Amino acid sequence: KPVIYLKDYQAPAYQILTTDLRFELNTEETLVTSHLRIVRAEGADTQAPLQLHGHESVELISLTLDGQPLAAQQWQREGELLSLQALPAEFELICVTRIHPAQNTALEGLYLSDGIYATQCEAEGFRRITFFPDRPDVMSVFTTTLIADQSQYPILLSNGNPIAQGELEGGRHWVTWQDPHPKPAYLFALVAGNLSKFEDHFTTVSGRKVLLQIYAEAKDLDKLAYAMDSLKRAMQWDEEVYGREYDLDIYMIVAVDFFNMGAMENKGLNIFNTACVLAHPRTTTDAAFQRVESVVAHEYFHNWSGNRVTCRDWFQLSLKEGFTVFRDQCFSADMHSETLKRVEEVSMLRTAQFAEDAGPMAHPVRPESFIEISNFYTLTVYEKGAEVVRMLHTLLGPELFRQGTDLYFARHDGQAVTTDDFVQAMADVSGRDLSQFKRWYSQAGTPRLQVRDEYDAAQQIYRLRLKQSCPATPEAAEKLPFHMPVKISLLDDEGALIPGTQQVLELTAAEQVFEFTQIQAQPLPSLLQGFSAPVKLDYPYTDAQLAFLSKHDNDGFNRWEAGQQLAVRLLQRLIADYQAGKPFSLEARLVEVWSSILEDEQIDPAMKSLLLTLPSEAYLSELAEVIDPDAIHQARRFLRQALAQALEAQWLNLWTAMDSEAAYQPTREEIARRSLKNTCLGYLMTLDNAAYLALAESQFNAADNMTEQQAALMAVAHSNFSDSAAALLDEFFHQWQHESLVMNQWLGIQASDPKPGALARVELLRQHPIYDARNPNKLRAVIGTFCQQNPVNFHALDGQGYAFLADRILELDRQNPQIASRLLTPLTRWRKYDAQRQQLMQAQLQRILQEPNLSGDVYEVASKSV
Ligand code: HT7
Ligand code: ZN
Repeated sequence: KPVIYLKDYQAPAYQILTTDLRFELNTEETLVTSHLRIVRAEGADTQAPLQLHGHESVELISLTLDGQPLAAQQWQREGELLSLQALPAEFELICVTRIHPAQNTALEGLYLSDGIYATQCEAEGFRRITFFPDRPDVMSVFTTTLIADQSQYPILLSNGNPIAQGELEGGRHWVTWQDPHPKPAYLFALVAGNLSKFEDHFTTVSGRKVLLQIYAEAKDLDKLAYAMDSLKRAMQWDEEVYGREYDLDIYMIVAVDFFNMGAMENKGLNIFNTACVLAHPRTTTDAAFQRVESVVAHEYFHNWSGNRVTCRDWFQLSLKEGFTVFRDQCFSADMHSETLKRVEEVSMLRTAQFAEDAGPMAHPVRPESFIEISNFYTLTVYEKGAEVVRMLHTLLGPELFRQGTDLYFARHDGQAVTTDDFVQAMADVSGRDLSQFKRWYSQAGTPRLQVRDEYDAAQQIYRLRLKQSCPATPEAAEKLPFHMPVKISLLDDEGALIPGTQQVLELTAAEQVFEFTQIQAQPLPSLLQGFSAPVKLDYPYTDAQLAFLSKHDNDGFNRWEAGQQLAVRLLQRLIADYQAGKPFSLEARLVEVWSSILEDEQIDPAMKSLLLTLPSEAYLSELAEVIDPDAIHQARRFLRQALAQALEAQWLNLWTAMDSEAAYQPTREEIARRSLKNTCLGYLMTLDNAAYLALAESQFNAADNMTEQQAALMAVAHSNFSDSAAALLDEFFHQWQHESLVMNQWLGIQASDPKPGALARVELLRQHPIYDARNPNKLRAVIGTFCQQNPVNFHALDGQGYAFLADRILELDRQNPQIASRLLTPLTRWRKYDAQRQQLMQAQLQRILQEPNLSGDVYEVASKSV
């Protein structure tokens, strides 16, 4: 496949006014008839060909132009392009194609998920259905007729409103749907199957009653209430916070088990991975409940940020994704806690996105080129993209930001636009020059922010010297300075905020000094509050200052951050000790900090749980110059155990205090209580003490909810009590074997067990009857978890983990290239490891590249990584 460049963008020569589709659904072969009304775009060359996209799997049956079969010399099919020549300014094109849903294992286009027809058209799936200008800047009004066997597929859904239906001979029936809003093909969807529905209504701010429907298999009907509740809250939030009202009379969500990502925002007919919509306290953890809420909200918010205003081309993906992630983050913060949410977001950004930005696939938020766009649904486009929008919010303040989004939606409603258009709306309402700010979209890499300070006691002046730089990334060695909002406060020696010093410093030059006058004594700076820019901060805090900030910082996020930095330092010292063959020893300072957190009754339990959680192995790996998976694992394991031992009575007291007989409730307080209880259990279980095994087993047995049951299972399964681990895993299996999503957790817990021999256990899991190698959720639970959440086993020096992953990639590439390419990520990070591992990992990448018929997806990632 060729490389596509942003600089080559050209507006389409033709627009499609209307698209009428007729699907005769049969599993082996489905006939698709498309009837397009087409006009040449204003100003386009009269000789311009019409370019339609069509995947090689689509059989072209016939092409008719204004009622006449198209002459052979008038069309040409080459690769994915079908070009039509010598066209009038306005015409009708009828195209008949044949496709094979049952053979579609890639899960792009029209496929079958456990007997349910579903589509996935973003980014370029529509071309697997019929020939069409499959690009987001071609929008049309879709009318879709579905014809299928009535008993097998009683429910027939597509975008918009149902306008007609009927029965046919031979037990077949049909339904016609019409979507009045012009849309690009990537937002097209259809679903056909035997589904049950959960219904409700939402009355919009202008008084329109919208029918809300969530469809799933009948057995899952009791797991839809939370998604429905989340949807209604999201609809209301978008009206209140962004002034956005829903624009159709019906909003549907369908849950399917086979899905490459989390969910899809098709106009009026969202299709969801069951993992992101089904929720029940017995089967779903609190974390998974929150994921359902945020994904439901995310897809709903796309109705404006993505559907009403869409992307001109796929380089602009962050226009809709970064903005929508920012919107869903703010929604979740409003529903729960701003600080907790921020800690969760930043943890993910700093471990996974920073690693991506430092790796071979690093790219700007608005990439310049790609081979396969599916490879660019990344943490950079989504999460860093959201940080960029957040920085605009910080720079403009909430009121101007809202004026900016109002202007953006009003100015571009019904259009396909660019990230420049988004920033322009912000510039226009604020009168600010945001041209430098746009470098956040065009330059890849994680900037370094170095801060140094000096205090002039005689003049009572305090100065902060800020210096920024950004490492080279594949697309550019030299970087220009970013426009960076750095939120700070100055604290006095009691930890109180020095009045007037909480502010947002705007760093625009490579180096800049900020002066604060009338500062009566040397202050302690709290820097980058709320993580106001996605950068790596370097300020020489002493351990004592970090301990002080972890108690007194006026910013909740920075209080957490100070404790984490202290733990990071200690862990880094332990890692070095392990590498030098020195015995581990525990430093008193962290025990004191952890002890005072454990005892502090002012700290909310959810925050306490976060504060007491050590930095993850993934974060420690990201921070390391050269990743030593064994040293990182052993150091963290030692520290957890040592903290458990040193504070044993406190952990047990707190576990007991957090234990409750009350029935499950999904409230904020109860979620916090369960989280802290599980954190305490995790520490206690590191002690290899039979009394705590009994405690974990009692928690497992008494739990009326998955959050407590799963945490107890994980603690026992990962412990050294092998017999108890096997017995509990077995009990859990027998309890939940008919719940596919719970079985994913069961698989994941085993695949992430750090004890030796994990690869052999993973091989057994792959043979287990509940494993299905065609289902992406199962692949992620076993292969993804082993390769990404079990570093000490995956990176074993015999290289077998690497060979295992390469085998799976080669197998999967023929079946589902998108999933194969995503699972490949751990091998692409070889540069961060020692020479021996580097060589082993590269050998596997080379082996993959030698495969003659590699997909564009895997080829792009593997070739950019070697
Ligand atoms: N906009 C959706 C993207 C998506 C997707 C992309 C590529 C392949 C499969 C996919 N499924 C969904 C999801 C979202 O961000 O809302
Ligand atoms: Zn999205």
